[in-house]
Amino acid sequence: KLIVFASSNGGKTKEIKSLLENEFQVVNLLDIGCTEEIPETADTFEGNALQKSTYVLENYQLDCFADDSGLEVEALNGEPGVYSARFSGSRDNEKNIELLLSKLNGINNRKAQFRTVISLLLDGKNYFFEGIVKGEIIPEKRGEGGFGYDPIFIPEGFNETFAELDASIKNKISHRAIATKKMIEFLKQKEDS
Ligand code: ITT
Repeated sequence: KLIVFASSNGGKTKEIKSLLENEFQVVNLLDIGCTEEIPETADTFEGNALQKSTYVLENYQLDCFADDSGLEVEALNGEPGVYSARFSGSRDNEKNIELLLSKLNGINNRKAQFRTVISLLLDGKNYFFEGIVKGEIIPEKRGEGGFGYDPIFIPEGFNETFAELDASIKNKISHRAIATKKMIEFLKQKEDS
């Protein structure tokens, strides 16, 4: 079965594809020829996720799901949160990481969490699924894998960053993995009923 993932983020898409590959063939926005940037103007993950999924339903008349996600740092009152992709004012990931590390300079509380909210639009109805992974921010980047803030985030119970850990491990424990598994369970139950 085919399902549209309302995202143009390559890192997210790769993870989502491997999480869903046994059940669905996943295509993202670039695959369906959508190259314009969908406005994300809400101030919650739920609001932005729903904006993205609704855009695809209205413009392409397709069932779809969207992932809005970000990094919430405790000592920064949840920043960058929904502004994670453009924390420094642009989508420059190096600058975003630099800004975050400079804001945390000299701060002992390094606690943070990644959060994903998925909006699934099926037959015009919306369903939300959430996933959270807790961890901490280290002072310097480590590792080459993953994307976004992965090189500075160590998940609880590990000594390596998401960028150092194997992609298969990130895809077992991540915020995105947790939210996606909830959605898969929901879709399976729907099929059975
Ligand atoms: P789409 O809206 O097209 O899906 P986006 O990158 O704009 O892509 P978001 O608005 O949800 O997506 O922003 C999420 C940002 O949060 C993302 O760009 C990363 O900087 C960060 N992020 C989310 N999940 C992450 C992860 O698993 N690892 C590292 N950083 C992540």
